[in-house]
Amino acid sequence: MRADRLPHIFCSGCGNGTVLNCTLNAVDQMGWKKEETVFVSGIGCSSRAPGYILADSLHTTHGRALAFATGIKMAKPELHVVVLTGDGDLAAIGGNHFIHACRRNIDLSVVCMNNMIYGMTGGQVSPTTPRTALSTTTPYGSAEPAFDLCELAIAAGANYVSRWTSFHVKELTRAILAGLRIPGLSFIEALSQCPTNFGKRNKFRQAMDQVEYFKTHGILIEKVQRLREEGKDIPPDAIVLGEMIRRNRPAMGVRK
Ligand SMILES: Cc1ncc(C[n+]2csc(CCOP(=O)(O)OP(=O)(O)O)c2C)c(N)n1
Ligand code: SF4
Repeated sequence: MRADRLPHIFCSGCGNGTVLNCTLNAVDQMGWKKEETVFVSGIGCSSRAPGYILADSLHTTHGRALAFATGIKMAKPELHVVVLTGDGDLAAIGGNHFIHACRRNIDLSVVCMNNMIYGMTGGQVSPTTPRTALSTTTPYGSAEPAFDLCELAIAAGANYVSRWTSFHVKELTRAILAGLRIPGLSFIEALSQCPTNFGKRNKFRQAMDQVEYFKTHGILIEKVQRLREEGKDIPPDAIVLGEMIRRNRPAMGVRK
């Protein structure tokens, strides 16, 4: 960490620190040197994370983290490039970059801190805000269906896709580690609590209430597949967790 950049901007109880910790733990397990690793982000609370890491980092413009990361990989494929992003950054303004980075299957590791809201700007609706959830721009509850970021990444062509939460620290770390190892685009979605702008409007009075929700509503993808085969219903508020895909499509920007 860059000690001179502390204290960080995250509110107390924010899940971003946990996801950052899991990411750095996985990078550490890979043994990657800081001289050969670049962290890239757009704009948002989550996107502030690379600024605290003692390595080369690019804090770019909102939504464009993947465009900058693509440029780095094309110019210097020998570098490890890790993108830290938020649901707004990745799937709203940056949605187009997301699908094309997955389609091209560029050798990037993308960790999305999905707090289901625009945190930094005060709590506006995002593409992953659950239907009926309250935000400053949906005071009567969101009427829109939410994006499933993992399904999107799979459909667009990413080689590795996994979802965990800030409660599942070990599983999330293992998933990021798997993503770092696999050539091509790895997408790891980390559901993360935002007590300040999501939690307080949506009946999570304390930060830990939302972490508890992640714990009690998580359901493994294998169980979902079994239930589907048996023709049984999946609870509508279930959070599907685990490794969604691991494959070997041709990738771009892979280290020689
Ligand atoms: C081009 C542009 N449009 C809008 C903004 C304002 N803005 C800053 S952060 C943000 C959304 C952040 O949401 P998310 O990416 O989910 O990150 P979080 O803060 O929730 O971690 C927006 C709309 C901006 N900085 N630049
Ligand atoms: S506003 Fe939300 S996402 Fe941003 S630092 Fe605070 S708790 Fe975290």
